[in-house]
Amino acid sequence: MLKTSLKQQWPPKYDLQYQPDVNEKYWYKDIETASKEDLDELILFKVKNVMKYAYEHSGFYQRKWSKVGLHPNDINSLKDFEQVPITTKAEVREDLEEYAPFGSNVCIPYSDVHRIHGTSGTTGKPTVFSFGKEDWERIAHQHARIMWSFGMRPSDLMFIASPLSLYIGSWGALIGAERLGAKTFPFGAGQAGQTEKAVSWLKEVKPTVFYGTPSYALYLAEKAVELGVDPKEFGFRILFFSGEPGAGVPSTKKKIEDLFGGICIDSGTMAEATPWMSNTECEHRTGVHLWQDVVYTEVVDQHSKARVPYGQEGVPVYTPLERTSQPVIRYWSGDLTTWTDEPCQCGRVYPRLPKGIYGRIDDMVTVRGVNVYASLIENVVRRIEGLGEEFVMVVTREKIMDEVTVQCETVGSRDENELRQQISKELKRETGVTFVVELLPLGTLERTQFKAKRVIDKRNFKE
Ligand code: 8LE
Repeated sequence: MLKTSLKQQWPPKYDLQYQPDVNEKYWYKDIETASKEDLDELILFKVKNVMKYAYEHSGFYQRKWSKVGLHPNDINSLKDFEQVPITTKAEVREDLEEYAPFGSNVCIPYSDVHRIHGTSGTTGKPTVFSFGKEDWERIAHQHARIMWSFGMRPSDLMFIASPLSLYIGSWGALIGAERLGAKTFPFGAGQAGQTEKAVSWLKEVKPTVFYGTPSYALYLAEKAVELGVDPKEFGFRILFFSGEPGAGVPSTKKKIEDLFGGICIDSGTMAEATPWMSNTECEHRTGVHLWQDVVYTEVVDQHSKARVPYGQEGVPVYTPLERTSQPVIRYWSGDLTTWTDEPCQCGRVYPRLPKGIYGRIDDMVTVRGVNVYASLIENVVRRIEGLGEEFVMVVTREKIMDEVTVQCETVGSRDENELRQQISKELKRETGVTFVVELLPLGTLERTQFKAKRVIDKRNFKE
């Protein structure tokens, strides 16, 4: 049975000094190994409270729900919750335009705002988020708890290798590590010459945990080798990632573990759904666990928006359960995944995404009726001997058919014809589609210190 106190208090007040013993596997054993019924009861308690709170404090949700005649009192089960309308990024953007600059979903007075963050705004106006101090502390607390599950402990030193900017990824990792009692080395990424500096600092300081994007870890390894340093010399025991697919792609995971010699952990939902670590692998690395009492994640059909059964593919929809400054309820991710409730060796009860998040609906390319994601190509490219880590898919339209050229780089002295044939064959086996393969000299494709762009779309839709 769960402690009743957990179901009596919302927003939850955590003991911010609490730490399990370092040999403890779980942070909150009673929740993480609860029965499904107990866990669902706790989730429902939080769902009802966050909805009631949003209804009372958020102009955005008051208007959105009144339009469809929804009142939080109508939600008496997790099944009822499936009927609550989805919230999209487009709606949030419109609200930010209309109620500039912070939108009508901020539920605390301006004087209580502690941090302002945002999305990069590469496609349109940036999305701004406000966090109150109590939310910020709860995010740190939950992140620490989740980081505990993949083996991070107070004796660790975490190297943060993603931009310390508006991007919430780096800050979420920083405050989680601090709450856990670990040391942090917020190095950042993205400046010219920073990767070379990272190599020399890493050799000196020897942090035990890496945080960044998978593309950047591979670039860092490439740079290290170029400078005559074996990435294993850094001595990372854990490499922890969010921001893009990769850490959940089997051949990339293996490559990262082989190159650095530590374990590779996949994590990450979206900035809007912070605490974004609510999708994170445990030390067994069987796919991200959905920490349902932190953020309630549902996987729904991309067209009907109805919940899909375990074992099937769909789009994750997120409801952070403890946010009071800017709650989001059933937030549409636009990503694709498959979920399962098969148990993991770690004993946690949460459902899992065994293949992580493997694509975005809008980055999906349909080639002769088959849906192809960059992560499928990645899984092939990263396991073939004689290829570098970088690749892109260039999409063109020949009459009415989409063509995809996979560009990758060669390393070593393999015969190019033989290599091209092997790539084609393995791509065909992985995806069922024949691709044009173009081999380029090492160093031709763009490198990134953040999230890689893997699809270049040259289709002209105006024709
Ligand atoms: C596959 C989660 C965070 C803070 O690191 C982040 O990148 O949030 P952001 O900038 O709002 O981007 C969210 C999008 O990045 C997701 O919708 C998904 O498309 C992608 N993404 C993030 N983490 C992963 C991921 N895709 N695997 C991941 N682990």
